[in-house]
Amino acid sequence: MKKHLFTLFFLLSGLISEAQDSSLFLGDINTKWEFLFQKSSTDSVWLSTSYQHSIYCDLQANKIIPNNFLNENPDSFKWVSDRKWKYRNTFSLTEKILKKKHIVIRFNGLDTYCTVWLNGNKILESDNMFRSYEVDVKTQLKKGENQLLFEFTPPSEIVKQKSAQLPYELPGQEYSFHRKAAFGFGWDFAPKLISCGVWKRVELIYWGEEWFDDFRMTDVQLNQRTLTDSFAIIDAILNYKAEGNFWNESYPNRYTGLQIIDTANHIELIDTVFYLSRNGETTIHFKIKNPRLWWCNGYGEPYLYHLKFILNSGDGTQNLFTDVKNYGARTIKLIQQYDSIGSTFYFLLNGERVFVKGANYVPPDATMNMSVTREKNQRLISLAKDAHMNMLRVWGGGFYPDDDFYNLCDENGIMVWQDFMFACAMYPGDTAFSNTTGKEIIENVLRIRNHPSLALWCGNNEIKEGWFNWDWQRQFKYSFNDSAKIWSEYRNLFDSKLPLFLKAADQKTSYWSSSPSIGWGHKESLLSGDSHYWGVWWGMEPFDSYINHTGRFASEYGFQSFPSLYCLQSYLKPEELYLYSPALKVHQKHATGFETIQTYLKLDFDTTLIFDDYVYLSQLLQAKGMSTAIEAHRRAMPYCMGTMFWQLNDCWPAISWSCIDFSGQPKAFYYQLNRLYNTYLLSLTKNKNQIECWIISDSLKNTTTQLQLELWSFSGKLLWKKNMDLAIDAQSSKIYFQLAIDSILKKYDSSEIVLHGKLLYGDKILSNADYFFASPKNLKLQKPEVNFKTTKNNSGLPVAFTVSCKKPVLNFYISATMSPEENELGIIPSDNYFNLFPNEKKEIKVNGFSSYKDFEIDKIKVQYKCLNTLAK
Ligand code: BMA
Repeated sequence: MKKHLFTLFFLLSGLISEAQDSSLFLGDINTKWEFLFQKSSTDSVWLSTSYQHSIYCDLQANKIIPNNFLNENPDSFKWVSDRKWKYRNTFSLTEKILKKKHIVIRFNGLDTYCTVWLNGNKILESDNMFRSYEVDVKTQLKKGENQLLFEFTPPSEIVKQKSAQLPYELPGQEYSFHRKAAFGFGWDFAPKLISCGVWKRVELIYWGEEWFDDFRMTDVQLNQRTLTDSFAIIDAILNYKAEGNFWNESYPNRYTGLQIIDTANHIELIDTVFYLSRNGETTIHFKIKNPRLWWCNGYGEPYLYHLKFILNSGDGTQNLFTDVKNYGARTIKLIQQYDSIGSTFYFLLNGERVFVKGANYVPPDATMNMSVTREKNQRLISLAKDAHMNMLRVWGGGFYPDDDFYNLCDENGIMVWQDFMFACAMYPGDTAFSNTTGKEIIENVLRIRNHPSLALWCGNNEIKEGWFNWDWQRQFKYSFNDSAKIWSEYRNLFDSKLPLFLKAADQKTSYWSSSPSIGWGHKESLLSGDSHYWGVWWGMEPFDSYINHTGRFASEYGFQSFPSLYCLQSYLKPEELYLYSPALKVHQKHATGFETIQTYLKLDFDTTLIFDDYVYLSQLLQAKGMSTAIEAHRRAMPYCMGTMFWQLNDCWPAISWSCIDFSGQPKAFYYQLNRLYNTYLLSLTKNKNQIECWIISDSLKNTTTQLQLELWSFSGKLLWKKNMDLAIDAQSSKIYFQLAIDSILKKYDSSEIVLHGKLLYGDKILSNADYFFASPKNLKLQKPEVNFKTTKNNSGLPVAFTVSCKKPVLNFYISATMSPEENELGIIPSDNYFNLFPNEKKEIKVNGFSSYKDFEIDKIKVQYKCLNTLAK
């Protein structure tokens, strides 16, 4: 192919005219979006809406289904997902735009089976919500008003056609036939809301008139070639469309120059002359001297280079393209090496072994409201960072998040374990399915691979586990041949096609075909690979079984709790707020969820029918179970090198495994993470009557600390005390010793005492831990005699609290209500549900008030409760 010579050119920006205005976002105020509501067979009306929504949001906004429909059983809105829905968009075009040689419409996301007409001509049939579509529309447009018409066909209709083509039923085929977010078909944490709609931006893109706008940049990709202490060499891969006069030898101005600017000025371009290839892709290498590394949260700064790419015409009169890309200098690798037990499963970041502390992320809004999703991501990722997380797993039953999500992860040092969107089902292997899936994969890999936070591609969620352990073969009555075919189609997608795609598009990022590779019922699941240990919860094993079921990397495990009262009161009516009310049952999507909570609760707590107390206790229970798991995982380091519980967040107000509820309120478990995921963890355990003391460190630095241990009686007496100075070595270090306090413990009733430990650096508490010698329900707690002070700001808003006590107080919980309704307000204290001891004083800041209506400061009532006051 003939190549064209381009010179590198640096220009004073003042001389350059602005980049050509080359796209029209069909979601802005100049365009009109509507959807058709069929009131009856003869009566229909076009109702106004906006873009980037789903039909559920649009019906709510137009008050056709109740705004707070989450109150009701979402099943009563099944008619929504069974119908065809029409949307239309009207936009106006000028002569100037129409004169352009090329005009395309880019549909960034259509959910899912959609036929699109432009001015009456059919231009597209889509079948995959995870990919974009671009259609050449030059000849179909006219001056003045133009109209796009979208018709969405319900997936249930498509299932009928597709299932008729297969001689057997596939597990999960209600969703596995479609390239559409699986959780929307109903999950054990999500309602069944089968959405449709224009869920991402629609853009009209035009170019080509003068020679210089015969050029359109489509993408800039960054590929780090080499990273050493002294330099990073990076490829900038420019993808563009350049046609006609752009390549005309008689236009001298077409010669371009490329500038890459970094605010810190570390960039040195290697190519002084480069060739812009006619095939639409040109790679330019550049170098960063003494690169600052990108580190994950807790290990260092997630340093980002903000690189500005400016492509100008050779004479400096035209700016052809400008874009800013973040680059993080780092290497991340998943290391799986055989050892005497099985094989390792850990991440190496910049050559350092990282203990992963994180959670599974699910789509933040079941109605697929994308503007809400963006806001929520911001909050969720900042809460994840505050809780010392360094990785999130984007679970395969949702969707590939927008770039905003990955940008936030880049900025906050949160590594991303990225599942491809396949979960708990077998998928068809026909050509149409393979084609659309292939396009989806390439597009998302190219988009996401640019982000330094990307740590792993994972083929799917729990499909291998399902195939070998969930009895699908018998349930679906597969013949030997059926089984062989379905399994070979699985292998083809996850063991051959996906690795091949990645080899072509992203060789740097590790790939893991299925999470987990071995089901939790097999002991091998703890010897190699990642594990989803669901013996607790699904298997009804006691919390302590986490201790001897610690695998190499715990990528899923979890326990449910109720969401905050604030959340429940925001979505349920007051008369529905009692245990097992019909409305509450709608918000529990796990078949035996209530019973499971109750069974575990009875073991540790005196259960109650008082609703508020039950909500509180369910959260303490979850926190207890998760503490047992996380402490066990961290104690097992370096055998176990990661822990990611199920699940970070909720997609609706649910009783679920989340640590942050749908309204954004952190649960008791979330507050525990500050201790559990801290760089330094103090863990107190008992083994054969011996109290054991563990100090686990993830730090890359040596440090010295002081360990303070105190034995308290619940009546407020300090019975024993010991201080020790300790030196903690860098990373992967573990201090373990047995405490010889048998003779002291023997003197006391085990239900009347607690061992309280603190790991200190100067005055700063690095970690704390309390060991109880009896189950919470058997503790003889006493009235704590709390001294509680609220500090208000000038307008009377509570902004801080100080708490102290005369007797040990357990799980101190602060909340605020707005009298007289007595509904909880969503206050977010800096710490909550904590234990406090008589010689301590706790200062708590109010980090935020979740949004609520009719804010009347003088009516706010701050209150607290603790396990002591609930005790018999
Ligand atoms: C895990 C997930 C989800 C599910 C969760 C709780 O295995 O992959 O499928 O919601 O368990 O049951």
